[in-house]
Amino acid sequence: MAASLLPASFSIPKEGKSSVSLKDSTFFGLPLSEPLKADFGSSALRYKREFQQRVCVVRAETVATTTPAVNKSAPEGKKTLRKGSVVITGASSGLGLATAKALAETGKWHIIMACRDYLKAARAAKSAGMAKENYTIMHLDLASLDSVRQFVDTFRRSGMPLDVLVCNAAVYLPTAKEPTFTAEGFELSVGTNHLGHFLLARMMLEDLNKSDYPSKRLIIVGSITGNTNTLAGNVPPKANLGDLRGLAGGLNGLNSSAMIDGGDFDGAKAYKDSKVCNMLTMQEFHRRYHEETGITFASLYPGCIATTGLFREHIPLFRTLFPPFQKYITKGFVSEDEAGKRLAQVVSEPSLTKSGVYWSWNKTSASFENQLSQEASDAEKARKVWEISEKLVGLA
Ligand code: LMG
Ligand code: NDP
Ligand code: PMR
Repeated sequence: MAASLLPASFSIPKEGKSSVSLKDSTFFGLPLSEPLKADFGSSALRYKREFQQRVCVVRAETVATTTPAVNKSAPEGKKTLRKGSVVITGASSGLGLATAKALAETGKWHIIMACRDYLKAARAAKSAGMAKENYTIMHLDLASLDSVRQFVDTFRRSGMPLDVLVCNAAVYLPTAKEPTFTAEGFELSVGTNHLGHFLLARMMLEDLNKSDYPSKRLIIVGSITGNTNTLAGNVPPKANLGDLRGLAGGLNGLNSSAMIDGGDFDGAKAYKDSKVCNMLTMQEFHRRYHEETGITFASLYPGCIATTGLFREHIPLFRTLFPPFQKYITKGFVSEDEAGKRLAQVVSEPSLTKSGVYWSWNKTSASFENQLSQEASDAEKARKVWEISEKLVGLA
């Protein structure tokens, strides 16, 4: 079985530049070191078995009681929910890792960490103190649509249900002078943050639909910096998708611009544009599928987590000054832990089931429904981004 799950190759960035290719010793499409192999292999297989048993129990009960995902055999007749199964992209650092940790600590969730770097994810989960039975790592490189399709295939073969999908991973390339590209030739920021997630979310809608969990959710992480109705969103370069001519041209920088609006390449703008696409996509999902499926579609701004890997490409001076600037001047700073708790709420809080919402938190860390900018709530633009994106990723 393992052989059919092998990717053609897998590369590990070496000092962030060159890469080596590993073609053997993989599981779930991931390279494994010897000590990890034992851990991972056994826990994933054990998990698969346990999950199938549990799901069978649940299914059987569903038929009998029509109460999905509820196990009535708990003591004192209390209804206990089976463990939720959540996929989080980019769970190897920052917000994704903190969310995985927060959910793992409740004991109520099994987290599928969908990451491009297996070893990094394994180390991160370990140092976050996550218990092995609470997570599975699966390879996903959002900068390759083949990898996205392979991830979905691997996930389905694992037999785990999908109750919540969190599209969290992102890259930010503020100092790049020239665009770089995904495997299919899309500008890397929009290609990874938007198009990779767009294909993933579209494909996995089917899996969410099959789940018998009472509250199914699809969450796409947004940001204040894509919203020009805020001060932060007005720091140049500002997000602006224009008439989408660059996106329609495939963002390849050859016969079309690498930027969505058709302008000159600017890495910071490309990131902010990608976040606008993320927020528009969430709303378009809501309009197209919420009524029919009951799935909750949501986006959020978790606060300014100024210490994450997101700023790894920024100049050192920025990385030094940005956290104190956010802490003491804008006061928009949140720790990774706090931000992880916020996203974990959007995953699991019974009170946050409203669909089509962009969540934010106030100074006392209470959630509220925030207003998106004009562009980020433009239904016509959302429809166009959706239609162009489905052509680009091969769905239409
Ligand atoms: C651009 O870089 C890129 O060129 C562009 O390509 C694109 O990537 C864009 O948006 C992305 O970024 C610009 C960036 C790089 O510089 C800035 O934008 C400057 C602002 C960065 C934020 C840090 C401000 C630091 C403020 C200092 C305070 C820190 C200490 C707090 C302690 C508090 C104690 C109570 O360039 C740099 O990163 C260089 C940074 C140089 C700093 C220049 C300072 C200008 C400051 C203005 C800020 C306002 C603060 C008011 C100060 C009040 C003081 C009490
Ligand atoms: P990090 O850089 O810490 O985390 C980003 C994650 O995305 C990493 O796990 C990274 O993997 C992963 N990733 C990047 N490229 C790919 C890829 N091609 N395939 C798979 N995974 C990939 O940043 P943050 O935690 O800050 O960012 C998480 C989310 O939060 C993003 O959507 C960001 O836009 C959003 N956000 C962040 C804010 C902040 O202030 N930091 C504010 C508002 C929103 P690897 O570990 O291998 O690099
Ligand atoms: Mg911004 C109210 C103030 C506020 C908030 C909440 C943020 C969040 N920022 C604010 C204000 C300012 N920022 C001001 C006044 C400036 C000019 C000094 C400023 C600058 C700035 C830079 C250069 N801010 C930045 C950058 C980045 O490179 C980050 C970025 O835009 O990445 C796309 C960033 C951010 N500010 C934020 C947040 C959350 C970011 C991180 C990016 C994101 O995830 O969206």
